[in-house]
Amino acid sequence: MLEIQRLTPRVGAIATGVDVRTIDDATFEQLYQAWLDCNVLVVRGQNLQLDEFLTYSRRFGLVDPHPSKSTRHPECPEITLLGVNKFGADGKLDINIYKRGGHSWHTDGAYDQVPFKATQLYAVAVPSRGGNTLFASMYAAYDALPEQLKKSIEGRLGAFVYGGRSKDNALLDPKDRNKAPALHPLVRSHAETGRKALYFDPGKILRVEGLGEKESDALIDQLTDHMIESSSEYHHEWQKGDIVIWDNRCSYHKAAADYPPDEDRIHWRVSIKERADVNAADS
Ligand SMILES: O=C(O)CCC(=O)C(=O)O
Ligand SMILES: [Fe+2]
Repeated sequence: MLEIQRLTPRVGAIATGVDVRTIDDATFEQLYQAWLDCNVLVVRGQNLQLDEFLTYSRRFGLVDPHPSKSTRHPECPEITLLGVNKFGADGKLDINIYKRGGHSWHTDGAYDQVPFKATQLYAVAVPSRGGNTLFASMYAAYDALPEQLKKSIEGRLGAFVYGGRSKDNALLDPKDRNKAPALHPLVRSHAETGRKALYFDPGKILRVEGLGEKESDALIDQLTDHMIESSSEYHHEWQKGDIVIWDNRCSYHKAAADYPPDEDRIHWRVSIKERADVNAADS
């Protein structure tokens, strides 16, 4: 029988006693609500084929192939492989694969006009130690901002691109590297919960619109310092067969990227967008 428990007071819930291949709509609704309430949902103990993972993922929204073409599954472009082809032909560790998602706290897809609603990972292989994924709440970050900082970002837009100011975009094909920035409000109301979140990503933001370069950089530094409210953190220790879905509209995450490099840590990953018939208001 389905059981859902909170993992920490603010972020994370874990569901056990379900097989996502066979759940009915009412059970899915319970999982979806727990995910909205807790930002991150772990479903433990699954045993999936690629198509089963995709079918389950599509219940959350539109599964959209990731812009990094080189890391897509060769037979299934909607699935990205994490941790595969970690060693180059010369036998050297490819740090872009090993450290993917581990450089800084971030939200996925801020470089798109319609950012990813969710990202979902399925653990295919886990290392003997390390390799956690860390999460924190954007709601908690917004709530805890000093009043002055809240005022200075109210109504402001951030301009985001893949790679941000550091241009760290090696996982993209060269022809995909020059997309125009996407603009998003730094204070973003969640389309489903209505709650205000600090929508920010230090590795993707180029500038805060309407400010000079110095002022914009200073504000980005301040937001970087304030984006993680440590009381809202949840660190996920992976087990093989875990599915974890996070809400990119209200949570930050980061790979610990600290596991033994000669061990496998492999996930299937999907990016999920709002379906076109749903109002994904960027307000
Ligand atoms: O591998 C992880 O723990 C997370 C990587 C990441 O940031 C992502 O998949 O978006
Ligand atoms: Fe990520």
